[in-house]
Parts: sequence; structure tokens; C-alpha cells
Amino acid sequence: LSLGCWPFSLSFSFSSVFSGCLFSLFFAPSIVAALGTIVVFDEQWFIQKLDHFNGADIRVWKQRYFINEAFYRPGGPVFLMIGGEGPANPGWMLNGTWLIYAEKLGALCLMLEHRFYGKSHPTVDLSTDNLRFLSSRQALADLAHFRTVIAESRGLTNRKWVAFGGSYPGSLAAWFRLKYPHLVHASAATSAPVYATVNFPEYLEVVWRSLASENAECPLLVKKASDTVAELLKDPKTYDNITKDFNLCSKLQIQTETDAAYFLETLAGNFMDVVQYNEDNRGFEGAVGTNITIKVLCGVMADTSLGDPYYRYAAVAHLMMDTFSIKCLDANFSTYLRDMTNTSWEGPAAGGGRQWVYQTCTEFGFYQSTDSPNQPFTGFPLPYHVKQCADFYNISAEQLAEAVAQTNEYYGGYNIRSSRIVFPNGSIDPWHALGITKDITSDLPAVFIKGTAHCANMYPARGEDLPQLTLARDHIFLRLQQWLKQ
Ligand SMILES: *[C@@H]1O[C@H](CO)[C@@H](O)[C@H](O)[C@H]1NC(C)=O
Ligand SMILES: *[C@@H]1O[C@H](CO)[C@@H](O)[C@H](O)[C@H]1NC(C)=O
Ligand SMILES: *[C@@H]1O[C@H](CO)[C@@H](O)[C@H](O)[C@H]1NC(C)=O
Ligand SMILES: *[C@@H]1O[C@H](CO)[C@@H](O)[C@H](O)[C@H]1NC(C)=O
Ligand SMILES: *[C@@H]1O[C@H](CO)[C@@H](O)[C@H](O)[C@H]1NC(C)=O
Ligand SMILES: *[C@@H]1O[C@H](CO)[C@@H](O)[C@H](O)[C@H]1NC(C)=O
Ligand SMILES: CC(=O)N[C@H]1CO[C@H](CO)[C@@H](O)[C@@H]1O
Repeated sequence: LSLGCWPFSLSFSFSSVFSGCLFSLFFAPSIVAALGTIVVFDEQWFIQKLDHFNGADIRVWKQRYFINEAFYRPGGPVFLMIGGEGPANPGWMLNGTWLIYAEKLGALCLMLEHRFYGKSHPTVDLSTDNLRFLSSRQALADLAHFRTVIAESRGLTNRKWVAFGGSYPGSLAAWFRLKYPHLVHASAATSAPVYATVNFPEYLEVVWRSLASENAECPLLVKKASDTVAELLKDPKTYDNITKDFNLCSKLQIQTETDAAYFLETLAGNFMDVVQYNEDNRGFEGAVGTNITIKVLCGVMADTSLGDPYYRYAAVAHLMMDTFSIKCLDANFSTYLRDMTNTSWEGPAAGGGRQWVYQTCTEFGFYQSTDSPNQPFTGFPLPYHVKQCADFYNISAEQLAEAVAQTNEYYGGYNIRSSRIVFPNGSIDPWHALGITKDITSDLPAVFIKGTAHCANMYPARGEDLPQLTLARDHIFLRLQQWLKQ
């Protein structure tokens, strides 16, 4: 699993698959109300090919997109926000740093939902056989076709197009420029994990460092608690206590190593998600719990009045459940397996879990294992993650390794041969470990933002933003402005 939008990860225990910046799955009533009253950004539909790489296959489907023409001035550029591993959130048509840039530059703004996510359903269901049409390559070809047809139909053929994305869509923004340089003039690829890797233990190493930057004791206390839980799982006599302490939905049963790994990962997910999104401004997207920060969690872990670190760890789990209005913690791997193998569009994992894990098994890996000694958690090593590819999609470890190597061969990994792509990264974002962190060339600059988390530069500015974040936003704007003159 990797990491993502909180409410989703806890309720379905995907604790981490979602790297997503853009696509929180729950909308705040205020945004729904705003969109309801303004009703400007109606969803639109684009006829798209099912398989771009087979001329004999003429099947098509409807892809969802949004458009905001409010800032467009004739002659201005076209901005394209790339959708990712969840529903495209129309909140981005109202707020976000890219719109500030659009206003200054007179840009037309478009957002295209990623195939197989949200309402963009290319096939009748999510069977493993149908998921073969889900890949970043097909998604890039969707973008290319969309860009070409929209440009023709709206008289935008001679306009300069700029792609934006954060996290996985950040990689897509970079690769779109790389693979289709004639269609996209420049890209802003925020927090983009451009290097695919089966095992990604560095993620949890950054979590250690991010917790330690709050308080050197904090990751040690987390480690102590996590070790204690792992130890208790070996003794079934403790299960009644664990069930009560962590407010589990039903009595804990550990029959296999997978059951233990799943439970330990679910608890670790509390910390992983908070670190990934620490103090960001996702509130505008409708994300709840954005006031639960590293400082808050480390505060709980340091609170001796709660008892041993084990009890403080349980208190963190309770805090998360209270925050996200979750009645009890479902730590049953069989339920997770059942949900993840449901192939219906109405199924419990169709919000993105089944699709994104498929992409990790067939393209990216990114498994956030506990295989490094320099991280705080215990008990979910690489084989636990790899086995899920077989359990969910009948994909073997060998196929997975081959697919990941193929991804790096196709895109070049860190060795991006392109130009006019800016790569912002945040120092406490665990994903930066797979991103571009140094300028590749002067035309492929990295923008380092000390002290910020995942995708921070894309969210709307706030008074309390760190000065370096404000500077980074300005710097990215200047680069884009410069490039648009070329
Ligand atoms: C989002 O945009 C709306 C409409 O433009 C505005 O009223 C609101 O203040 C913005 N919210 C944030 C968090 O910037
Ligand atoms: C369960 O917790 C209680 C304290 O709440 C403790 O006295 C008891 O020994 C624990 N049982 C086991 C089997 O660990
Ligand atoms: C976070 O905000 C919610 C809603 O405003 C509030 O109920 C909760 O107590 C806050 N939690 C913390 C840890 O500040
Ligand atoms: C776990 O879930 C499976 C399938 O959903 C169910 O049959 C089993 O009884 C559950 N186990 C526990 C301990 O709740
Ligand atoms: C898949 O999920 C849907 C919606 O929750 C449910 O109606 C259906 O029975 C599930 N299918 C299977 C095979 O479990
Ligand atoms: C799983 O994959 C193997 C090898 O690719 C194949 O031979 C087998 O039939 C597949 N099993 C199922 C249930 O699809
Ligand atoms: C955390 C991290 O890796 N940040 C990097 C982001 O990019 C700059 C280069 O501009 C590097 O100096 C940072 O180390």
C-alpha cells in the first residue's frame, strides 16, 4: 500500500495506496454548496478511444472533463490539469495556485479525469481483463487526443499548452511533455515520483525524519509502540485487549502473516497519511482532519498520562477515528480482499483502490515496506505487498518486477530527456524520495520547498504559508512565464 486521501484510506484500509494530491474523495458541504450555487463548471464529456495502440479496435467511451474560461484572454495559453488516481475534483476549477497563474497569464483552464477513475468508465466493469486498458501510457494517449481535438474544435491550435499535475499526475505531466513534445509546451510536475520501483522502503525513512524534525523522541516512541503491538500479536491471549484498546469492529483474529501485516499497516497508516499531508491547505478540497498534524500526533505520543507508548498509539488511532467519524476499526484482511476483488463500478473499492493497486502491480510498485532499519514501523515487509498483486489480479512477483523495469525503460526513470519541466518538491513529503530533487538541466529545474509536504505548492495560498512556499510559487510562475515567451 502507499498513501493517500485520508477518509478513504481509513474507511477501506487502503492505508496508503493513494499518492493523490488532487482527488480527495469526500467533498465538504461548503464546496458542494458553492458548486451547487455557482454551477459554472458543469462536467463535460469527450469521446475517447478505448485502446490507442490498436488501430483495429474502434471501441470508444466517454471521458469526463471540466473547463474554466473565466481567465482566458485571446492569444493566451491553455492550462491542462491532469487527473489521477481518484475522481477529478471540480474544486480545482475554483481554487488552486494554477488558477492564480491562469489569471495573470490569461489562460484557458481544462481538467481531464483519468481513465478508470471517478466517472470516466471505459469498460462495463473493473474485471482484471478490462483493467488491461488502464495504464499511464493509455492515459497519456488520452491526453494527447483530447489536446488535439479540443485545440481544433475551439480554435486553440496555435496556443501554447501547459500541463499541471501533482503526485502520480505530476509524473504524467512530465511524461506528457517528454512523449508528446509537439503537443505540450511546458509542464509543472509537483511531487512527481518519476522513478518506478517495486520496493520503496525510503518512504518510511522520510516518515521517521519528518517525525524526528518535530521531536527527536517521537519516532522512537512510535517504534516502541509498533514493536509492542507486533509482539502482542504473537499471543492470542492478548487479542481481547487489543480489540478493546484499538476499538476494532470485531474480535481480532490473526490466522496468517498477512492478517498481522494488514493490522500493523493499518495502524501505521495513521502516521503515514498525516506526515504526507502535514499542514497543507487541502481544506479547500473538502478534506477533513487537516488540523491533525505531525505536531498533534507527536504530542499524543509524548503524553505520559496516557500510559505506555502502546496506549498512546491506541489514542492516536482513536483520534483518527473520531476525526473521520469512523465507528470502529476494520482490521480484517479477508474483508479487504473481498472489497478489492469486487469488479463492480458500484463496488467498495471502485473509488480508486482497485484501479490504483492494479497500476502499482503493472507499472510502478511503490510499495511502502518496513524493510529499512531506519524507519519506525514493524511488520509489513515487501512480500506482503507483492502477494496482493497475485491475490487481487493474478500477477506474479516476476511479472511485477518485469513491469516496473519496463516502466523505467519506457520513461527513462530519473534520466528525463526533455525540457521546460519544473519539478517542485517538499522536504517532508515522503514521495520526494522518488522525485526529481536536483536540477537536471537549467531547463529541467527542481524547486525545493523546505518544510512542506505533498503537493503543497498546488494548494491555494494562505496567510500562514511558510515564506519559502510563497517564494516557490512565485518562482514556478516566473519559469512558466519565461517558457511561454520561448
Ligand atoms: C475558492 O474560490 C472561491 C470562488 O472563487 C472563493 O470564494 C474562495 O474563497 C476560495 N477558497 C480558497 C480556500 O481559496
Ligand atoms: C489485558 O489488559 C489488562 C489491563 O487492562 C491486564 O491486566 C491484562 O493482563 C491484559 N491481558 C493480557 C492477556 O495481556
Ligand atoms: C480539529 O478540528 C475539529 C473541527 O474543527 C475539532 O473538533 C477538533 O477538536 C480539532 N482537533 C485538534 C487536534 O485540534
Ligand atoms: C473477516 O471477514 C470475512 C469476510 O468478510 C468474514 O467471513 C470473517 O468472519 C471476518 N473475520 C472477523 C474476525 O471478523
Ligand atoms: C460488489 O459490490 C456491490 C456494491 O456494494 C455489491 O452489490 C455486490 O454484491 C458486490 N459483488 C460481489 C461479488 O461481492
Ligand atoms: C493466472 O495466471 C497464470 C499465468 O499467467 C495463468 O496460467 C492462470 O490461468 C491464471 N489464473 C487465473 C485464475 O486467471
Ligand atoms: C527533500 C529533497 O530532496 N529536496 C530537494 C528538492 O530539490 C532541491 C534542488 O532544487 C534539492 O536541493 C533538495 O535536496
